[in-house]
Amino acid sequence: HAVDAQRTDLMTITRYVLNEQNRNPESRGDFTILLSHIVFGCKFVASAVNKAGLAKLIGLAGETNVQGEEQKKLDVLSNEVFIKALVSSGRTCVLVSEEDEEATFVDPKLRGKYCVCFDPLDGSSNIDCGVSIGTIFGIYLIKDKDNVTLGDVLQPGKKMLAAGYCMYGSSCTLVLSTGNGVNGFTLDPSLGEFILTHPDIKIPKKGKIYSVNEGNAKNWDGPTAKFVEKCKYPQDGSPPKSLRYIGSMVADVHRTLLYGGVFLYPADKKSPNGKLRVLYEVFPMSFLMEQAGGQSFTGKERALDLIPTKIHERSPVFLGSYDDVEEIKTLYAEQA
Ligand code: AHM
Ligand code: MG
Repeated sequence: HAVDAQRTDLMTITRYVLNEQNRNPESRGDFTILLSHIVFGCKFVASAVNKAGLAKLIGLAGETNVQGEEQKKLDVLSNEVFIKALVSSGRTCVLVSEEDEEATFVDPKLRGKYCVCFDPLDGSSNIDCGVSIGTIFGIYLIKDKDNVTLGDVLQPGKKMLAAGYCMYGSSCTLVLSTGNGVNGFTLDPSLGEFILTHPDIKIPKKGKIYSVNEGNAKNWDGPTAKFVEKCKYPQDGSPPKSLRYIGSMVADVHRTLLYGGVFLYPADKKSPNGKLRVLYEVFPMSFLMEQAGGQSFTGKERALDLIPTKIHERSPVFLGSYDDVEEIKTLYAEQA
């Protein structure tokens, strides 16, 4: 039968999540409500990011507003938007943001059962030149609602309920896992809705790309150096891998997820724990990778097994295609 030129039955992200939650008879829609508030934050940031270049050129909203206040920096603005959206959802309890030194404990009157760790606008070095940036988030359930502590967000990554990111790139894409595979949704700006465009994403078992800041090579440890050497000068007759590095974790991980390969931010002599933050960078991306059939490793263990002790803790990370990460694990095991 003929395919309609105009599709009228679109799977929006809200519809998708509602369907998922409805499979659990105890679901009362809390997660769907939480997620719709996160989605609102992403749309707000997408719109601000889209206008950012213009605002500079023609002073779209004015360099200073009517009260004479300076325009907020995009990362500060994004943080405010997400904190307010999450608190007002009435479904959150503890929030951790890359932008805030301390965790936010939601007013008891507005509390719900979820904890959200997020980086409101990651890839700061790419903001001013208009290159892809993104929001990353991970969601946990509180352990005991009568005794809410920092321990609720200092849980190993494997305890996460859901994770995702939104990439503000050539299109705005939200990638989400609620622990049942990975799905990608693209914002249709004319509808203001995220539409399911990438159902059930699976990362290729082996990839042809590696992604790393090679400028740090002189300080790398043995296994990292050896792995990158093998990418460039393979000894097994396979062709060398291509190097792609944007310096925006969301964009680099998104490409890795779709095309395969490996993304690494390893330890080095100057930063023995690497650069990326466990709660809102390493964990959510590791969760998505595993859900897509890939792996994520810290150089010592499965990334999702790590138990953080501080909210802004960092960890080295190697994530991506199953076979590529397996190779890195072998190199670390040989060294040990
Ligand atoms: P940020 O939180 O200051 O934006 O830093 C995190 C970013 C990641 O998006 C990216 O993977 C990494 O830093 C790039 O770091 P580098 O510039 O050292 O290669
Ligand atoms: Mg960041």
